[in-house]
Amino acid sequence: MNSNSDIETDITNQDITINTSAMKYMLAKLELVNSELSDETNRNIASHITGRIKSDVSIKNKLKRKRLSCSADNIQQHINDIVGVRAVCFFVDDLYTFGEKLAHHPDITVIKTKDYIKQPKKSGYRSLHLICELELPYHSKTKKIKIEVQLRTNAMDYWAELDHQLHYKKDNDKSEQISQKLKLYADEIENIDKKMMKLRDKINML
Ligand code: 0O2
Repeated sequence: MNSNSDIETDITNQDITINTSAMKYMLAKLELVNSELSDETNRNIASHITGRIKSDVSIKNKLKRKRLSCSADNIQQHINDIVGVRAVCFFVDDLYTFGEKLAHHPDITVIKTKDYIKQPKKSGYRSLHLICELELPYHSKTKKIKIEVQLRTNAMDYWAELDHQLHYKKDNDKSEQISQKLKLYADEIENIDKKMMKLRDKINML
């Protein structure tokens, strides 16, 4: 039984402890990658790095969206982002370098890459997602924990934040208009992100 008494999923307190440890372990790796890349390039790569454990309500809603019951098997097979970490970087090309460097860690296997930058979602959502399996040392054994790593620029991040807020508002004509504007702004953000990268390179050449 989980810690949230009104929602029943098959998540145990031990799962919660393991997931929290896995998140901290992965966050330390993201910090390390950030430091290495910042040293190599002589500039700041990530502006911030965050992590969260998906709430029981959110897991339940996601399973409901997928028309699945809240069993341990379904959670294990169909929810990749119970542990989620995010590195928000300044420039688009850094997201790929960041992902490659992380994938080189011997205790990480990237099991799926979802490139929503090359193929944005219909909403306009852009980010690079790596679904990873982390080998976590636990009680002298190794536990494989799935973690979703989201890599995005600052501009993609504030866009996603507003889009997320819109998601929780009532559906009406106004929200539809706003959603269309957001889609438009997502394209503008893509252009600005590209232009900023070019400008960065020009400044580097000075
Ligand atoms: P939350 O509340 O952020 O945790 P799949 O099993 O691959 O079919 P899944 O896991 O929904 O389905 O994959 P997907 O579409 O790659 O989404 C994973 C996460 O990316 C989402 O988790 C969001 O955090 C983010 N995301 C995806 N699409 C959008 C979007 O259009 N707008 C925003 N703002 N974020 C998005 P959750 O569980 O949906 O939400």
